[in-house]
Amino acid sequence: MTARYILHEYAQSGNCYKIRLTAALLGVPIERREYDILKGETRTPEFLAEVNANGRIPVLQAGDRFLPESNAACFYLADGSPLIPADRFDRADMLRWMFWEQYNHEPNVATLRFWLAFVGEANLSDLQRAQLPGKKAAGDAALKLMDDHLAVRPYFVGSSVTLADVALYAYTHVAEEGGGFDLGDHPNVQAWLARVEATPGYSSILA
Ligand SMILES: N[C@@H](CCC(=O)N[C@@H](CS)C(=O)NCC(=O)O)C(=O)O
Repeated sequence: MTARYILHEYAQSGNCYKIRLTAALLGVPIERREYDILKGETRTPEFLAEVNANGRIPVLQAGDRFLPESNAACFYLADGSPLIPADRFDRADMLRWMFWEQYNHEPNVATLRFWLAFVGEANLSDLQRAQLPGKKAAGDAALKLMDDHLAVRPYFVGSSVTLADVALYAYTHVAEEGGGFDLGDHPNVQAWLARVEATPGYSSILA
């Protein structure tokens, strides 16, 4: 089947994986185009002019239109599906967790993984190195908040997987790859990761 969508991505990025996971859970085929962000391939004049003026992946292409921002792309794919709650309050609560992911979780948990596991500590700037302890503390706080929330419920919103779980799963399940995060400190998060992985259609970041 010809895919209706093209995902401009760097496969190991959790932000890109969110969109692949959403598509997999929905059974929607996507074509993939890889860019090496370590080589600046999203900063070329062509990429900036044609794909995303913000110079970043992921970008979901639908026909001749380009949608940057991972959570917006997930929302676009999942609109009208059970991954978005029908209840109005739950729908807004799902967005709450997706916005929280971008502000409190991803800039700490994902950035430490990228800096330490991909860029390498020796290659960090002084400014980046100075931010390591603050990002570790903020990442730990984010994981704890998730663990507390999941102590009394199976998923972030309601009783089944929504885009809130997809968005938060992407970088949480690889948190130990950089920055010294220990998911063993967060048993409710670990149990939730296993629930997400048992969802029909689930696909791993390596797929
Ligand atoms: N808020 C954006 C973040 C996008 C982002 O930071 N992308 C990174 C990889 S995860 C990137 O393209 N970095 C390459 C660069 O900035 O040159 C989203 O959720 O999609």
